[in-house]
Amino acid sequence: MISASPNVREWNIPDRVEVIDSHTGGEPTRVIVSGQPPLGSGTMLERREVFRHQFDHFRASVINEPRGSDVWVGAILETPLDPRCLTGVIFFNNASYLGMCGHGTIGLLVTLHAMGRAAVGTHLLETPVGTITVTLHDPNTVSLANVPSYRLHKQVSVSVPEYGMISGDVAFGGNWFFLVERSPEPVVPNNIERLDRLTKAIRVALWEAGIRGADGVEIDHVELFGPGDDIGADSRNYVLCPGGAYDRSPCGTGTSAKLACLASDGKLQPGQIWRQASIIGSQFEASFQWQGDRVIPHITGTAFITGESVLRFQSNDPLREGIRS
Ligand code: PYC
Repeated sequence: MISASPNVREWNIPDRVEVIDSHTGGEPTRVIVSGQPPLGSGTMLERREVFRHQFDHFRASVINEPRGSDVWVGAILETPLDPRCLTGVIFFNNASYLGMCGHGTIGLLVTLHAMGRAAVGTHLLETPVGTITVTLHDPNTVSLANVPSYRLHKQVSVSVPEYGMISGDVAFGGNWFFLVERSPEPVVPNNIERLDRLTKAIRVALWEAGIRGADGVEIDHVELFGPGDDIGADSRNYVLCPGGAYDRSPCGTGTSAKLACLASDGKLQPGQIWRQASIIGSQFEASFQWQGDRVIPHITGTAFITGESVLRFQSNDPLREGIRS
């Protein structure tokens, strides 16, 4: 049941929207502090659908160019249904809405602390894909226990034009991922253009081959892996995000999907540390615990505030609602 404020039609993007920006391992998060649309009082999943269907222009206006870019993830804060939760949160990007966002959660906690809204300690957050536990260790370091994650398919092969057959696992870590252990392109920072082309080709090929997540959901993240020992990590990844940008961080939900695959293959034991590096070399420390046939991923990373500003929306601005591609 989708419920929103009765005055939806009268709602306009305000002239001023306050935001606080941070980065987590290089990946930016923009937390909306004031000026967001009324999403009603349903579950976070229902409110996300209200956001999608009635206020998508607000998403585009605060995250797309000229006020943002395809690399940003935005977060709006919502009153949680469960009063034990610190806040509800809905993450979004230049293309759409996310189920969960690991780097965004780390950025969010650091931002809430800077706002005086989160003390050092453990808190609950309500997200569209479930309630998660987060711990703020100090003003910049956060651990999250993510939603139950799992591998749906092991080693699915897909024919990718110009690259041939590519095999990977389909796994859920809060979003849907196709994880390629043996990338045909070296996963190194000076190869980003080719990695971008390859991951985009894989995503199209998955869609055309009808390879999906559970319930037919599109696999909108593609994750390639390479060695990470040169920078003291277990692995380095390259993650294509839904909006076409690559994740500068090691991707919290992508690392969760990776843990689910490692756990299913018996390559990582509960509690054992996995150091996942991003393509730029930033790192998350990760481990898991079994919960039935799923894993609960634990991800630790750091975030830093980069800006505190007021976005302006002048009434005569033809790009008031952002550039839509
Ligand atoms: O950290 O989960 C993550 C994430 C998803 C998309 C960008 N970052």
